[in-house]
Amino acid sequence: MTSLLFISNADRADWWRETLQESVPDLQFREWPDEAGDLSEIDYALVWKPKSGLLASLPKLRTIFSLGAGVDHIFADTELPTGVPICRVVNPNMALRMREWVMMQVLIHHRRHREYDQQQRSRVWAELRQPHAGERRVGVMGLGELGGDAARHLAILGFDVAGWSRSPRTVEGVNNFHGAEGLKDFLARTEILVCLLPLTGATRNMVDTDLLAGLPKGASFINAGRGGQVVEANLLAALDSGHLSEATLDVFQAEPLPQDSPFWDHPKVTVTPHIAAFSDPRALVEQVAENIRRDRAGEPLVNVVDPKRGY
Ligand code: NDP
Ligand code: OXD
Repeated sequence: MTSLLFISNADRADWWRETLQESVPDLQFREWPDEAGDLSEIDYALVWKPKSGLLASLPKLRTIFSLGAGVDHIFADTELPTGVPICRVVNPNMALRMREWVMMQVLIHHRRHREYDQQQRSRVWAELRQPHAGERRVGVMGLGELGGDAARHLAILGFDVAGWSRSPRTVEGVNNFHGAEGLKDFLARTEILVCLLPLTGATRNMVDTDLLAGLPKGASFINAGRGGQVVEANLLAALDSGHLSEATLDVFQAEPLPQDSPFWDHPKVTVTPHIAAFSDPRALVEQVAENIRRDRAGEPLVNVVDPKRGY
């Protein structure tokens, strides 16, 4: 009997159980903590934010599957076992969902929707000046599976798009900047900055006063990467000084966003509760099932994360 331990704080366990058991009928699905049973029997773990030390207590563990595209929630485990492969989500269903959210937010910023909203509340009928998409410079930080897809589709929509990555990347219609040496020029030409970076040692707290000062005055910020990338006090200061015109934030340093966070009712901020993309079991189970099949057949796994890179 092969066993998989499901560790998550979301209440989607039954959905995962059903879909996974359809694909891998001989897999025993155990939900942490109630069904965990004898931990020495666990072969696979499917996880979101596992508590430190839990994975290390599974002596037979063969593979760790992230319930999301990001793996920072796994690397945050200070006792993470070494040598156990970690696979993350790479899936067109998730990329499409992220693309929708990014396009929606960029269009809201571009078409000055926040101001029209305020006008409506004050019963004001007035047209605001509006550049067309080709005159709007959008910059996407992170040109991977999600950022690359969003950037390409923003370019198809007609925006003047650039992207920034760690190494050189080719994305159709997108002007690529990379590395520390490319950041200054990338920021200087960006009016709407979208962050789709993974959270690593290099990206933690990188959106700070210095980075924001590199954007032109009046630029705006959209974050669907991770909250840990943003020094929130610096972002608030840039909004309050007028250097930034607005921000849309899906991810935060602390989640759920604390009740006393100034972001909730900031007039220039839109908050969404970490929903930019969604891990849909119907789409993502295939990848987990395929990796279990590969593992059993002794074939190389797909979408394995390089622990040295951290993403
Ligand atoms: P990928 O690993 O496919 O892409 C990451 C991109 O970031 C790559 O282009 C990479 O550069 C770049 N990058 C990484 N580190 C640096 C750095 N130090 N400097 C510059 N560029 C860097 O990730 P995905 O696109 O699949 O996902 C990105 C992130 O999106 C996830 O890690 C997660 O945090 C977030 N996410 C958020 C969701 C939400 O609902 N809000 C849902 C899903 C994911 P290179 O190309 O050179 O490797
Ligand atoms: C993910 C997320 O990483 O939902 O997939 O944040």
